[in-house]
Amino acid sequence: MNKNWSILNFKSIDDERGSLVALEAGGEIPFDVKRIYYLFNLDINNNRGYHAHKELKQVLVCMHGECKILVDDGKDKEEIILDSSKKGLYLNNCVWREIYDFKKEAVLVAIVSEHYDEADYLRNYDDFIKFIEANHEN
Ligand code: T46
Repeated sequence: MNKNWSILNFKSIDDERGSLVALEAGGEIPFDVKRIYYLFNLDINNNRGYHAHKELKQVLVCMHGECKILVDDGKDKEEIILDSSKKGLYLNNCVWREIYDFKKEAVLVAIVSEHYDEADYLRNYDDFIKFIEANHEN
């Protein structure tokens, strides 16, 4: 697994009533949490993402259904399938992401290290490459 992203396998507490997963900042989530947002009502014919973040880190969990995420740090690329509420994708800063193939009414939850700030986005791939070259992030 690349140092700029990793799959987190969450422990679930299961009994006859069902399952429970608990995520704590500084524990399963490797940063202080400042924001949570979620994507739902997702159109299977439309992709999302196509950006990187200068500083923001996040953990993505597909709470229902399934989606694919292409992650790219300018050197390595990997396609990751998120298909379980017990699996998280940790993304360091400076990782380009493309999200697609939403299936079975996918609901994607993001647990995030920063408040929303459009200035933190790199929404053009060439700008992303220039940014990581200038900042020696990789
Ligand atoms: C990411 C992927 C997984 C806000 O006003 N507040 C927010 O917290 C967020 C996340 C977005 N917005 C606004 C900005 C845009 O006007 O909502 C609109 C849609 O955002 P965006 O086009 O960035 O959505 P996605 O799904 O392409 O990307 C989002 C996150 O922005 C991004 O950080 O990693 O989900």
